[in-house]
Amino acid sequence: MRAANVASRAHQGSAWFDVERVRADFPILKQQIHGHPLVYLDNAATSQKPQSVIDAISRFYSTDNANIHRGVHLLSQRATDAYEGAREKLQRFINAAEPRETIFVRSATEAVNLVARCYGASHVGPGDEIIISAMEHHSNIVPWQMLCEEKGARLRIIPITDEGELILEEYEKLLGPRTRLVSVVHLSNVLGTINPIKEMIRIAHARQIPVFVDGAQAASHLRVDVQDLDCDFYAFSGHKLYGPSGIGVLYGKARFLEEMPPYQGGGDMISTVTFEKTRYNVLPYKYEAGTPNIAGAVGLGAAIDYFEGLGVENVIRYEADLLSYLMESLASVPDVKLIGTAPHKASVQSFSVAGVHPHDIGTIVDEHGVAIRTGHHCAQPLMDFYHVPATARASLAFYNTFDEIDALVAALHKAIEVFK
Ligand code: C6P
Repeated sequence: MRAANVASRAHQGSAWFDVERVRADFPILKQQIHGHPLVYLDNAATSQKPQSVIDAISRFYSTDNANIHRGVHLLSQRATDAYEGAREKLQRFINAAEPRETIFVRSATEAVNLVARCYGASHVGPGDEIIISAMEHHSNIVPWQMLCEEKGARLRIIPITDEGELILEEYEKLLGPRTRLVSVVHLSNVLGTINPIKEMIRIAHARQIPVFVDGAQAASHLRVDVQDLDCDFYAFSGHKLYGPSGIGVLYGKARFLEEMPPYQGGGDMISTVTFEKTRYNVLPYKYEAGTPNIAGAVGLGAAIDYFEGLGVENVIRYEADLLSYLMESLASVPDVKLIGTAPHKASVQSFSVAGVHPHDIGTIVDEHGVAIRTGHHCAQPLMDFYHVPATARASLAFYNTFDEIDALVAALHKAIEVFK
């Protein structure tokens, strides 16, 4: 039984994962908050950055900074190499078949908007349907809703169980001759559910329906292999993956990216321009108009180096033990109700406390140095499903410890004392 194993484990990591050594790489974790050691449990909102990422960005600006793809001078060549080198790291990280299938964008949000706009322009018309699930983040709802409104198409929703699992039989029933795309989250930011996306993609592809996967949470907690999944699009943000904000990745199969129109017009996305006609550049540049976030890409490349250096499988195993301990510890607090109890989960636990508003919980635990998120987590339809306006949410990263979970629970007891 995992819970018993976890409880009997020495509280600071294990022989195969030296969490104290890992923590030393994250300068922000060394500080005190309100006189207590910082316990950062808001990793689903954004993760902290190791020194190597901070240094890579600083080094880029100190030694290599220039615009890319434009200059013959040495700095521009070095900056271009750094940017394209980062793309190759990202390509290998998700096992995309070719670097040109890895598009740098601003964030997961921008990736969804790009596909909704560009795929939607040529594939979606009146009466067509887009399928999403009941556990989507607003970023994977609103762009599709905007597309549907513009085109006279319809959004259809895969329902979930009370535990927070997608109901696959209902999913299958939703797929029909008008379905133009399925867009589904890999790892829910509220429930922690890991959706069976490989199976869902297989089911959709049997009907020639492409699938977009929102990997905003999954990329930092699961092994992502886009060729194995056979997804048509996959999106994530750098800032949740120990990298900087303002940079993210859209993976797309080349045949879709080739055929879709560009997202934005401007420099670098063209091959020739006359006042009569513009010819677009080849992939990936066709989707990267204007000067991109060069230092952001370099920083994200450094984050991938760091993450892979830890061993992604080690991280997954360590975080699974942490999550079991978190769930078990929270469930032992009177009046706490766990929200999101699917059997296949990672890294995230939402909860409510009977009679206490989540914001009050968040405020009091913060006074004890514990950072959690409270609110609707940009998933209002999911809050409606659970009949709550908001939840409290603790979300883990590999630098968290079992002792930090104890600190959360101790602070939670204090909060309950104050409000009850
Ligand atoms: N969720 C959270 O605290 P951006 O903002 O583009 O980096 O990521 C958007 C996004 C898309 N999908 C999922 C599943 C997400 O969790 C997020 C971001 C954060 O849960 C901020 S709301």
